[in-house]
Amino acid sequence: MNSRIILAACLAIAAQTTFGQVETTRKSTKRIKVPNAQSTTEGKSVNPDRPMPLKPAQFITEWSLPSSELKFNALPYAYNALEPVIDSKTVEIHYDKHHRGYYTNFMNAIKGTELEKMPISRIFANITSQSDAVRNNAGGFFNHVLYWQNMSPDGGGAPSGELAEAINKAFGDFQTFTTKFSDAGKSRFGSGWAWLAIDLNTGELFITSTPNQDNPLMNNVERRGIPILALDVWEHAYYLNYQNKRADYITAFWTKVNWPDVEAKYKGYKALREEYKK
Ligand code: MN3
Repeated sequence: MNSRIILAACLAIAAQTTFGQVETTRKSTKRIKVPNAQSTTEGKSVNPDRPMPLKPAQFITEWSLPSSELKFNALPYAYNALEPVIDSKTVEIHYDKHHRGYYTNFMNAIKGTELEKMPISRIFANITSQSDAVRNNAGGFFNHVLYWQNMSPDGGGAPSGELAEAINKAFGDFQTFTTKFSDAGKSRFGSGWAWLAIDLNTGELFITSTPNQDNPLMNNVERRGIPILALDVWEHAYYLNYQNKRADYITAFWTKVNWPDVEAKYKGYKALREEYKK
């Protein structure tokens, strides 16, 4: 496919999924299928017409579902859409092998147990009483959904509105925030994640880092929060392009951050804080 057509498709999808709720005039835009972002290997678990939830209302609805009803949704863009920051092969393997694997293993781990009926946030809230299989795969599935949503082919720049204000309040200014967040990713020993999260108790934004597939919603962390920006610093996220240079991957990441998505998550989740505390 012509690269201009792919770009147009990506932009159309981004415009529809990210801004569809506020720009009602665009609601009639037809969803354009991006063949590259679909997989045919496990057709049953993939619904290519249903993008990962990007709008806050959808996002909230999705994670409130009983865990057994969660789907492994299509990527909101093509595998090559994030190039040259993240190469096509890395996105393909990361999404279709790693992420899909976490999803499949999560579904298998909860099959026939009471966890099937529980929203994933409730599983995280009691993660210390769960098996490693549930912890690693529930985390792996959830964390990667955020990571993919948090990026966009036309991402970058800086946040605006309420999110920008909250970032300035918590960290002083945007530059200080990105430096601290990057440091959290760079200093994570081994595999793990850097996060921007809403403190469950105070509602303030904070930066944190977790090992493996843990996340700030789990009850094993020092400060619990609802993550709104996720950065995967496992080597599988960057090794093909960057080899051992994790810092370069993190620097490049900022040019793809989907700030409207992060802002939507901030607004949507802030209202749900009490719910997530339980
Ligand atoms: Mn990963």
